[in-house]
Amino acid sequence: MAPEQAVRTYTNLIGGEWTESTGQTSTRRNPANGRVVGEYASSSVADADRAVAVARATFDAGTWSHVPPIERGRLLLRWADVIRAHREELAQIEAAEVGKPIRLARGDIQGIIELTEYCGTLAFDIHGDVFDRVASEDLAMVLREPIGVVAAIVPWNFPGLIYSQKVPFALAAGCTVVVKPAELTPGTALELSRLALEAGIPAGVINVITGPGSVIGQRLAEHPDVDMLSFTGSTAVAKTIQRAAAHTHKHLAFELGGKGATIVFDDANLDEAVDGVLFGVFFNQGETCIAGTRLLVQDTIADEFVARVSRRAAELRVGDVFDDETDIGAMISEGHLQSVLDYVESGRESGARLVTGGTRVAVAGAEGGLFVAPTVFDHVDPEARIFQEEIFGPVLATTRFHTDAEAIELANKTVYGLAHGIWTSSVDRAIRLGRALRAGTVWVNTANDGAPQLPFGGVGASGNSREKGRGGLDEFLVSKTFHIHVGRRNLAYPSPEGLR
Ligand code: TAP
Repeated sequence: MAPEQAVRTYTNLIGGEWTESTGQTSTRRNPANGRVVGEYASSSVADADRAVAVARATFDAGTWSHVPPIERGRLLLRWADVIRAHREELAQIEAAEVGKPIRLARGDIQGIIELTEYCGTLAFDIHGDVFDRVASEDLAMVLREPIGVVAAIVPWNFPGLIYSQKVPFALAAGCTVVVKPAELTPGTALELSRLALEAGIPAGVINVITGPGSVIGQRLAEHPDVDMLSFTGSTAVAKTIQRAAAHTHKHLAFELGGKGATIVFDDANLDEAVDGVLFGVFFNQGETCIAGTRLLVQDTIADEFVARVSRRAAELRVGDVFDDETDIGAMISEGHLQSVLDYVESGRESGARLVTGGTRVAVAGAEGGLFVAPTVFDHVDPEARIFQEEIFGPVLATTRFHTDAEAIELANKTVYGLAHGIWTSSVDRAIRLGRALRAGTVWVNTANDGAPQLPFGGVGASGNSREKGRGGLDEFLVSKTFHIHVGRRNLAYPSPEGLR
């Protein structure tokens, strides 16, 4: 069924058709004002099986996997153009479903367009390797082939961007996909996939099923016809997926949680560092895997620096997500809001000093909105839960250090390793520290930065894969080796040459 205007109503998108689910429906409300914004299928295992069957049949038929990569690239570039034409509508969906400020949502859609364009250009350059005279006369070729049917499981915080870190890359490689967006924010995945059809990407290449992860996500993990599962979400759910997939041989790619440190030295440009710390932690109301949720500040400047960060945090505008001036939107759900407030309480109990925030905020005109005030703790014990665990809300935990070695030890002191930031004017220090940090990304004098061509991912409990960049395409390709003997070959057993 085509989407409606005020409250959008969707079914699943399978094989290029809007397809009724065999399950129930679910309703999404804007967490910033409680209004109903969308109605979606709450799909069943039978729907997941149907989507996988279509993706499998489409892949095996070769209607996408055998299309010359340059032609796939052209279609991806066309898709990017169609997305650009619908950018405002997509931004409105993201703001309403996630409860994020419209300014940020517009930035996300720009990111989606750039990722899709980048994948178009990557597809132009898919090739394998040739090894001449690999042994005496022998010639070897290594082909790069699509891995097959990919299940893409997406979280709720950046529904469109994370979809676009997976789906266009899988398509460039020649794979077919079953997307399972988060139940709370499925709108952009459905719309982007509808726009792919409009751009001419064949039916059955992208299939979207909406509904609970514990049912359809679990089924995708178990399904023997899914060749790869690309998952972004929590470390806990990744473990469940590993167990569910254990009896299959699918490739599992995980992008998981984080507990980023922003390290500020006394030789940094402190005006810029204050901006960087605020942007790093409060961007997307703190519901960001790469958020710099721990401020590690050198003791020589700590009192003044924390005071400046806290003053500015208290001035951030919380509320109406459709107001261009709003900085901080709503928590994704009532349960999540409570979990953030519980972390605040645990911070207090651990002996940390609450400098600002720490409460739910009522906003006039956005009654019922799930808002938490930007929160800053100081003097946080590195063993405290607010230092160690991912809160996924607007909460900054500050700990002081004296030496470079202490800063490194504190930054590396959690199970996560996604992204850390360093603020210093010393190039030597930045490189020395950056090398010592356990993380997939290190920012120097910037925060939350990235680009389609730069790899993104984590180490440790933050995941095992890399999205974006050339590596983001390679995730969806497998090699096939052709070893060709030139001339007569004596393979009489036992071979004088033996096996290599
Ligand atoms: P999760 O609760 O882990 O959910 C992520 C996705 O997995 C959702 O689509 C969810 O479905 C689905 N899911 C739930 N149970 C499942 C199961 N048993 N089998 C298969 N799929 C299942 O995470 P979230 O709360 O949406 O997002 C927040 C987490 O994602 C944070 O930990 C954050 O750090 C992480 N994250 C990481 C990154 C990167 S790139 N590293 C980026 C963004 C977010 P439903 O929710 O619909 O039930």
